[in-house]
Amino acid sequence: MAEFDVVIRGGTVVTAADTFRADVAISGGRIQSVAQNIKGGAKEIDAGGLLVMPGGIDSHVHLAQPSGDAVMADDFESGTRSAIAGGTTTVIPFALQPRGASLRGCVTDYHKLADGRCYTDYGFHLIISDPSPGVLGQELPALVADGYTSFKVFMTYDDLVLSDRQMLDVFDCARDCSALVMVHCEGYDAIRYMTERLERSGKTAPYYHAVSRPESVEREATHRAISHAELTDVPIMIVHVSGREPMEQILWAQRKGLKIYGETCPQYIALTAEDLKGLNMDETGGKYVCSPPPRDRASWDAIWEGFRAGVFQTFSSDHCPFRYDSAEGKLHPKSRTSFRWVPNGIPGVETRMQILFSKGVNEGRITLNEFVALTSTNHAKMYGLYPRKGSIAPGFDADIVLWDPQRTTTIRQELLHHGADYTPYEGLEVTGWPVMTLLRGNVMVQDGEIVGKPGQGAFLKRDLSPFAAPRHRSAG
Ligand code: DUC
Ligand code: ZN
Ligand code: ZN
Repeated sequence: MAEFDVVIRGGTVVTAADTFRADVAISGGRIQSVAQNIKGGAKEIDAGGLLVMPGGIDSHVHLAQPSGDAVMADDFESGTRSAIAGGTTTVIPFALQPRGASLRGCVTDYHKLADGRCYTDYGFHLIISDPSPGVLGQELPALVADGYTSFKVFMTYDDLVLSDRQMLDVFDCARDCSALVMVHCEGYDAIRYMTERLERSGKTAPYYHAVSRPESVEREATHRAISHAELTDVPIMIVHVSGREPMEQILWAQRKGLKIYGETCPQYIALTAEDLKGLNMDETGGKYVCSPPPRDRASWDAIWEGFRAGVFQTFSSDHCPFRYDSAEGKLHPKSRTSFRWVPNGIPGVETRMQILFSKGVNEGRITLNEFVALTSTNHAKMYGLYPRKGSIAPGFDADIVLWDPQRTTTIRQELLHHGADYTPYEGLEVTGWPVMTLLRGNVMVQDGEIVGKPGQGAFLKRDLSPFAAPRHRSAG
């Protein structure tokens, strides 16, 4: 009988720390050995010429989440199918609390949507829109203890925005229960002011979405969130950072010794506000409406500077898909009247790794090891999944992507597996593509074909993040 279930042979193993030639042996869904010339796999996989990397972890995706009058294009099955096809083996979507709702109740509802349907492993962040005494006093601490160890708060959107006082109370609760807070940093009042002004002068096309929330609005909110985090002595993750000004705020805070973390996304190194241009609401600008909006090419450079300076720990997709040509998606009736109503978000979970590999590794801006850290290892460390996920070493789950670093592909909608009817990256040529993906030792994708089944992905109860530990330097 073979000693191992699977041996991946002859590849180049890449972790966040090292790059070396080795075979990888797997049994019982876990990595058993990483060594030269391993013998005896019941199944043998030839990885000659390929990189053997930890499966991607995407800690920022939205699946089956309600959004005003629009319906998200991906449920848990199609969204995780798309993820696994792109080399990502774990996703962390959000369980959103509508105002007035019980947090526990909405977690139960999201489990009903997800359990038994996923191609990847998954956890949940919580979105706190209603930090009532019951939520902060009981529900949230109990959910953190149950493995939902991170949550997101918003500084904008009518139905999600928290006041400064509410943010401070949520931060305080996060410190007490050692949860990691993710913050959406854009200022509500400034965006409303700009939106109303633009609409009054008839500037309602999708492009004005970007004009309504310029970088100063993101910079101000980023600074405010950092200040509140300093006051309450709580580490926070600033998500979807779009350009220089918010990036520099985080750098400033990190240099001061504050525990402020940063995340950025493909749209901020591959799209610009010009992509939102369309003469009227029927043109394709709406496809690119997301928040914060993509900025300009100089902002791409600023994001790369941020990578060099260590500002960003994670590179996530912020996959938030809506169909374009659909009355339930970007073109729903109200959204034709103003950018204000166009559902916010773009698909990207399947193309995240290829875009960073191509623009980052191939163009010499980051190393292979940094690529692995930014797309996998750091997500696991940041969100309480390490040392189970995020590396290739004995004891880790055998979540592995075999990556062809030479393969050049033009991203096209017809190649992808998501529920959206377009990709914002249509026509982008990338070099580097996943050719096989394993989830806990099971081959899920082979040469672009999904061979795994929905339901093979399991729920992940996450540990507390070591990065959420306070500095214990609160003023009070
Ligand atoms: N924030 C996100 O994180 N995703 C989509 C929309 C938004 O505002
Ligand atoms: Zn957000
Ligand atoms: Zn998001």
